[in-house]
Amino acid sequence: MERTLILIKPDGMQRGISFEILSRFEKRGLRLAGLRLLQVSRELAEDHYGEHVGKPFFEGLVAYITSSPIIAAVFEGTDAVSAARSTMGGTKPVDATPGTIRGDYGLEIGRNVVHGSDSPESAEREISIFFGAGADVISWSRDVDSWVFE
Ligand code: DAT
Ligand code: MG
Repeated sequence: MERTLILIKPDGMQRGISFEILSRFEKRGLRLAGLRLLQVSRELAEDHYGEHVGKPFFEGLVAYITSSPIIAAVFEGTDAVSAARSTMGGTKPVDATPGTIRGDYGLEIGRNVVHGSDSPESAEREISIFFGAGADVISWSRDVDSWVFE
C-alpha cells in the first residue's frame, strides 16, 4: 500500500497541536506505520529539502525546520500521498482552503505547520531519510481496514 512521509514542523510542535494534526490523517483513514520525535540537523535538512538548495528562501527554511524538535510520521493507505496533500492544503496557508490543516492552522508560508511528500517517489526517498537508520516502519492491519479500504 502507498506510503507518505508527514512532518509536524517546529511551529506545530511549539504550538502544542502536533497530535491534533496527526489525528486528522488518522481520521481520514490513513494507517500510521512509523513515528519518531527528532531534532533535525542542518545536514538532514539539506538532504530532505535538496530540491530547494539555492532558492532565496532556502536558508530560512533550514533555520525553521531545525529550530525545534519535530515529529516524523509515515502513513499508508490508498493514494496516501495525494490524500495527505489534500488534507494538508496548499503551501501558502493564507490561501489554503479552510478545512485543510494549513487553512485552519496557518497564515504564513514559512510557518505552514506540516510537510507531506509530493509524489510516491519523493515519499520513498524521504522515508529512507527519516526512517532509514534502524527506525521502524511497520506494515500492519487494523480490524477496521475493510471498512476503510475497498
Ligand atoms: P510544500 O511544503 O507544499 O510541498 P514546497 O515543497 O514547494 O511546498 O516547499 C517546501 C517548503 O518551502 C514550503 O512548505 C514552504 C517553503 N517555501 C516554498 N516556497 C516558498 C517561497 N516562495 N517563499 C518562502 N518559503 C517557501
Ligand atoms: Mg514539498
